[in-house]
Amino acid sequence: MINEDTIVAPATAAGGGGVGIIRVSGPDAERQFLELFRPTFQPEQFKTHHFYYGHFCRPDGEILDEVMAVIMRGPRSFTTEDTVEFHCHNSIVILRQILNIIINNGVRMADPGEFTKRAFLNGRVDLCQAEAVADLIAAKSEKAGKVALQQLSGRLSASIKEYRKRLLHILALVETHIDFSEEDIELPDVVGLANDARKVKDDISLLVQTYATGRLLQEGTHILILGAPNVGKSSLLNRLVGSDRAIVTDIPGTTRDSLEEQHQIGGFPIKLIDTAGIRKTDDPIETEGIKRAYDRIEKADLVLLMVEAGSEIKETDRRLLDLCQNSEVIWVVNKVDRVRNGKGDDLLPGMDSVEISCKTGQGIEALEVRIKQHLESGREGAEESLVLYNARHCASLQGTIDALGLFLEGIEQGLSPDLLAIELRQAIQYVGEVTGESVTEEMLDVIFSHFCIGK
Ligand SMILES: Nc1nc2c(ncn2[C@@H]2O[C@H](COP(=O)(O)OP(=O)(O)OP(=O)(O)O)[C@@H](O)[C@H]2O)c(=O)[nH]1
Ligand SMILES: [Mg+2]
Repeated sequence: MINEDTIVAPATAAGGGGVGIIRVSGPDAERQFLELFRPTFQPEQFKTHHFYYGHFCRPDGEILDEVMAVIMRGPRSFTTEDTVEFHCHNSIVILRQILNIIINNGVRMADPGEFTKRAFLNGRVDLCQAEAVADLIAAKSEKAGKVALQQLSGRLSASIKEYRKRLLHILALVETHIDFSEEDIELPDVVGLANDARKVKDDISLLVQTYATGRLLQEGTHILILGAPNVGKSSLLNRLVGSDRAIVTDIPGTTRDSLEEQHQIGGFPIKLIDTAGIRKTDDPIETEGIKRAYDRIEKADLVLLMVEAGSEIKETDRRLLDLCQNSEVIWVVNKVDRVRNGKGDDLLPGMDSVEISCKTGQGIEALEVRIKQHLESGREGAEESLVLYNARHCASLQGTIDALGLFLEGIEQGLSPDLLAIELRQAIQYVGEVTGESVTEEMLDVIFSHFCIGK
């Protein structure tokens, strides 16, 4: 399906870098190039996929910028349509003028994700590859980038298409017997069919099990820093991210709101969350902060429960430990620089603890190693294998598993082929949603609305 209209958008973020790219895609793209670009040396004919040096000019000939420009004639382009790019100086003022000139010359501003949507609709990539484009751009760590790149390369798509093919094969066998169902003819080799369906269901279940890891690789592990006021929680956040993000003072109750920082340890993305110190207080702002700290506990994957070297473990700390039952907890004994022997291990005999000093930096590396061990456990090399990280894909595959479960139950109950076919078709519908073989216009709108303009 080739679009009739032509779209334009900046393909690079505004400001910052030296080069800003304006991309045009559609049947009218080449006309824009010919009318608005003046090459330094006019060739007899512009070749496809060749960069030309020259000027971007208004239709009346006035020069706007010195640019490099390229025509990529379809179908050898990302959208498979004729595509033109102007590589300009990355000035907001220039880029805005160039955009306006192209729009006034008959081109429409692209919707978010519209270039990628066109690549999908024109069969250049399937839906999960298209989504991987946005994921790769948004990746917050090396490992997140790797899994997105893998999805973009089509590895997940290949598996999904293979499952769908196996299900279509089973459906074909079931459907050949629908006509006879009135005479109550049993399916031949019903055991074989059930076994095949069960195998597909098991394979998909294995893939769905990788979602927990995939989500952590893509979104980041939530690491919560919890503890009493003044133990050094904000100081630890600052130490780990390497900048003074959180306010640190010697006044207990300094941090009021939860503070979240993206970071990475050992290539794994993490969300590090500093919280208000937990204590009884009459201050309404602090009370709200403490409530927010409690609210975070449920979503935390790992909790750094902080205490001060040289002081007792308090009742509050024990209560916090009880609340953290769904996540792993590492006790962090801070301020070891203040105790005489520089050690705080007598505080928590036999517990999983790391002693640190946010002041001197002692033990910070050991804590990072300990966090890395947590992030890696059970996920060694996960980014090299096939992992599911997208919630939409996970939900569709779960739908497939459920429908196949009903199909298998139906076989056991001796249901007629036409009833069995309904569940199978449902399973095929769900599995096809991942790669976009069965997807509605509304679903596409939702998926692509999460993209930025220019992707
Ligand atoms: N000696 C010493 N002082 C530290 C260390 N870490 C933090 N401090 C000091 O302890 C005080 C409190 O530090 P914060 O990081 O604000 O503590 P917090 O746990 O975030 O406190 P609240 O936000 O009030 O809950 C500050 O004066 C820090 O300079 C350390 O390792 N050694
Ligand atoms: Mg604080």
